[in-house]
Amino acid sequence: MSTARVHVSALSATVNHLRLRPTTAVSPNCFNTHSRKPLRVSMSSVPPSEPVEIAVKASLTTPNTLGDCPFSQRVLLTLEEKHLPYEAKFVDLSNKPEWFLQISPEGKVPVIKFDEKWVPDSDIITQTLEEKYPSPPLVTPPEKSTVGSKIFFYIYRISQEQRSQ
Ligand SMILES: N[C@@H](CCC(=O)N[C@@H](CS)C(=O)NCC(=O)O)C(=O)O
Repeated sequence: MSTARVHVSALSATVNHLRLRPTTAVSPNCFNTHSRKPLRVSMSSVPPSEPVEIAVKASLTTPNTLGDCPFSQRVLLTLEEKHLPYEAKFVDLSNKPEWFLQISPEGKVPVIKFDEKWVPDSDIITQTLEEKYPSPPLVTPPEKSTVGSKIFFYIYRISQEQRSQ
């Protein structure tokens, strides 16, 4: 199993991390299962004292570096932006190791360890991170949540107008 510890400050560092080397420093931190059970998390703005463990897709071409999984990358970006310490474990999905299948029976990444429990699914992971570590907030503010929602209507209207000319 290969791991990477990173201590980062911002997006530029994140982008560097996404190119990856195993000794990269990344920041630290957090989730549930695919079950429909409500997720219970404790709120905290205090970063975890230990880096949170996360299994992500390894590159198929460069050993011990991050692969091309958007779900894994999304969670790593969330951790980076929230300045949470983490320890990434790169998983070769073409040859899944036993330890990985034990923590992720579906054989999918990302999975993250939260309160001694391995939790899959980037949606659940990022939501939980947001709840647990709300600062800085990464959710879209309510007043901006409808931005762009009318774009398809306007595109349709313009195309209708062009047809009728
Ligand atoms: N809904 C999941 C999807 C995760 C997923 O499908 N990950 C892919 C890699 S990008 C995977 O692990 N596939 C299993 C495989 O390739 O064997 C999430 O949001 O995390």
